[in-house]
Amino acid sequence: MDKTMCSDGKARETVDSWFVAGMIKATSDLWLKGWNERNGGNVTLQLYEEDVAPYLPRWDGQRQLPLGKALPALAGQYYLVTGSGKYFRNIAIDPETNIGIFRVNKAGDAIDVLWGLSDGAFPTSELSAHLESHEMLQRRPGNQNRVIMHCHATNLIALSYVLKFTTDDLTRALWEGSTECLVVFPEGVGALEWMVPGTNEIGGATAALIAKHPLVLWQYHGVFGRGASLDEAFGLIDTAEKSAQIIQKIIAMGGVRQTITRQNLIALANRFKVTPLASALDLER
Ligand code: 2HA
Ligand code: ZN
Repeated sequence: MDKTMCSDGKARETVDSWFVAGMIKATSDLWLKGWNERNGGNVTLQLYEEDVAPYLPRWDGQRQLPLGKALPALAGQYYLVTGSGKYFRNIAIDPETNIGIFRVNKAGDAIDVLWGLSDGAFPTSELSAHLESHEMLQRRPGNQNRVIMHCHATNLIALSYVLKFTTDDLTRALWEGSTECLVVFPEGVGALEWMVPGTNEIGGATAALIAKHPLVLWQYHGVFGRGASLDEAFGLIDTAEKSAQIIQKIIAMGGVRQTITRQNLIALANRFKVTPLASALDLER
């Protein structure tokens, strides 16, 4: 086992770190929500120098894997990632096999696996979408985002078959689906029309949208959320998914007879000092 001596003299293992514990909590919750059947979904959490410092002496970095697209801006950065083909329901019982930590190399064209993914596993097949999203978000001054989370949230996926599939229509519908939504995601939900997953193309398209919207809905597939913490990304998806569930019930009950009005949305924005996506607010309903 990889034990690390801390300044207080106590041995500490990577599996006991706040970030592995946090990943276990988040992925177990996602599993229990029913949003991560089989090997569905993937999560990355950027680790900062102060997070990795106590553990670095015990990590070996014997395995290097090429990146599909070089991202020099990420050189030297550390990430905790879920494994390709791994089941979220198994992460809690065996984190070292199902998740891993890597550092992007100096050229930004490969990663060094430092811990975990212990049976020769690879990071998630959606690594491109994750790393390109981190890279885009880090271009923004004062960026706090360090988490990208993807899952197969049932009701959001279902909506992508029924609602007009544009960023403005989805955003407005989800804002109307419950009162907290405009406050939780004023920048809306980006709509990404169906593409083949696991490619650099969908990675680039996702990154471009997630820079503008905290949530991105992959049509007929699932959702991506971002956040400063695992809790924040999870809470964001949970809130949108709840609204999607309510919309589904409304449709099943015969459709909307009354709803949150544009004036109500503006009042909410004023009260909570957020700036809603203007094109969604101005949509003719
Ligand atoms: O990791 O969810 O999009 C499995 C997936 C691919
Ligand atoms: Zn998926």
